[in-house]
Amino acid sequence: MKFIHTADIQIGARFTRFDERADILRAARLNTLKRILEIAREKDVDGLLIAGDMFESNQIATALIDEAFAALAACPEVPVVILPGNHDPLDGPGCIWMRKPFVNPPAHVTVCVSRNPVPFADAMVLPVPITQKVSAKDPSLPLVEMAESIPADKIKIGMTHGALAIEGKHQPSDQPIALNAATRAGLDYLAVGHWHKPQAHDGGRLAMSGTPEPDDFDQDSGSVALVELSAPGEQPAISHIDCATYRWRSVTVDLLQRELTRNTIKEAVSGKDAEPDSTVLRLELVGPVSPEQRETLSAAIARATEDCAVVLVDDRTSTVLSDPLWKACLQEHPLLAQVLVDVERSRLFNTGARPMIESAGLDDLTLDQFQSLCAALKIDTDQLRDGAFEAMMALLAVEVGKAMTGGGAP
Ligand SMILES: [Mn+2]
Repeated sequence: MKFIHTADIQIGARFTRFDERADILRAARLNTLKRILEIAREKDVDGLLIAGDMFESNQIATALIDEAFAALAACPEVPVVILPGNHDPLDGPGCIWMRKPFVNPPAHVTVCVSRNPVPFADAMVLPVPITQKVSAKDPSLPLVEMAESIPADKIKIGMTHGALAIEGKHQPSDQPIALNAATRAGLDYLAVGHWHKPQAHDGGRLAMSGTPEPDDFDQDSGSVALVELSAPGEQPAISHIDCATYRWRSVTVDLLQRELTRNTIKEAVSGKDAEPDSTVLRLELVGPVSPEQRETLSAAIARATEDCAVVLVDDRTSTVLSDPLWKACLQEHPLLAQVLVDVERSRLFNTGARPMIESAGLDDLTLDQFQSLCAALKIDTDQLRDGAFEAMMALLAVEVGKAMTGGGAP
């Protein structure tokens, strides 16, 4: 037999750290459910297991629940077994699974509202639904007893949801599942959900499918597991099929090395196996920016990233003087130019950072002068970080920029 194992679709998730375009990320998760059903049909599988957290919470909009239900109902050729997870726990009459429409699903859709075994092609699915958001109990423990009542000639597939009990990698209250949970219960396969990166343990019998739709950058997720089981006791064969609607990619552009253009972004995301229009981009900008560039930077970012689906900008650039500004400053404001050179020299003494401007014949501050200045001002040089000098230079650069472009005397 073969089936698709997924989990953590988290339909209804909000992405509050993004701008208004985050709405498309919400919509994507429903789209991804439809893609998974497509894949199930194409691969002609015996069914689909959703091992928890199909929904973001029990409180999401009814319209979204109805749409997800409609997608499943429209695919009668794909039997689906759904397990309540910690996001959408089976915690009372108000939960999604006890309300319309899921309380009365069509014959090919089974919601595991108890630990009763579910016939699934040649196998029996043994579900342990999650009934609370947090618990220190291993939800796979009941499987040991549950599996005892299943005839030996049946393939046994367990299903539950929680963290993997890996030392130092989980919270004690995150329903930790023992890494030998599948073999401990004599299962052929244990389908679990919760962590978003796919992984397998217990000799390949205990598998976390990972989320089919990423929700963080460079997460290594965005696929479903296709599982093949030939007979009871045989090794499961697991392969992954990509199904994500969006790829989340982090790109760093050093403005000293590269110009920020649409092509820069396209090349960077292509190198990460993605296309801009299906990319959620985190753009980290580093390097020096002149005051003139700073004024047009937002527009440049907007132009360069306009092909991307959603963009999050992390601006770590520093403001420095451009060469023409520096030359003009030397000519017209020698006193200010001397201050800038002194700051750069101080930075060199304190952090070893190479000066970004040429002192061009001005007096260079000596180490003695720097040290006696700090002593006189009661400044502990050990406490002076590079960021302090960078902030000083940035402030001065902005002021020089203003002075040179007619914004007033510095
Ligand atoms: Mn979860």
